[in-house]
Amino acid sequence: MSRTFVMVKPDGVRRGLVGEVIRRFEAKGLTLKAMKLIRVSPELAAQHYAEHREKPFYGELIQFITSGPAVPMVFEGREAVTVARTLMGATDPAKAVPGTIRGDFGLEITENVVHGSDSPESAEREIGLYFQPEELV
Ligand code: RTP
Ligand code: MG
Repeated sequence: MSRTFVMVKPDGVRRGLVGEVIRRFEAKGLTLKAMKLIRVSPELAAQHYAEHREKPFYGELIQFITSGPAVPMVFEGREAVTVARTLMGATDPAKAVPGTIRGDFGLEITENVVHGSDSPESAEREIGLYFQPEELV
């Protein structure tokens, strides 16, 4: 058993895709362990995306992720990190294949509907940023 951190980004919430995203993860067999609706603060966004601080798209990314409510979640299951990223599809929705979340619902690289941790280590770090231990059920 492993777990991963997933977040419906502000575009996904704005477009009413929260249920669709959760449905796909649950249908695959992952188990929801924690979830909430929050507005990501600039401080939290900076911690979350620290690895991208020097990238040219950093400012746009922080602006976007703090632009409205988001839905962070924890999912548990076999190979949770890899399975979640496979369901999400490629970072750039224009290149993501149909059948994936980004392939079916996105077109812009910044507004790409969903975030998923890229390794078990990132997952634990991100779960700790967004959730208190007692919020994991
Ligand atoms: P995420 O962290 O959101 O799950 O996405 P990812 O691992 O597939 O992509 P990552 O390289 O971690 O990039 C984080 C987010 O930054 C935005 N991005 N914009 N304009 C650009 O070239 C560019 N590249 C990345 C995307 O929103 C990406 O999800
Ligand atoms: Mg990433």
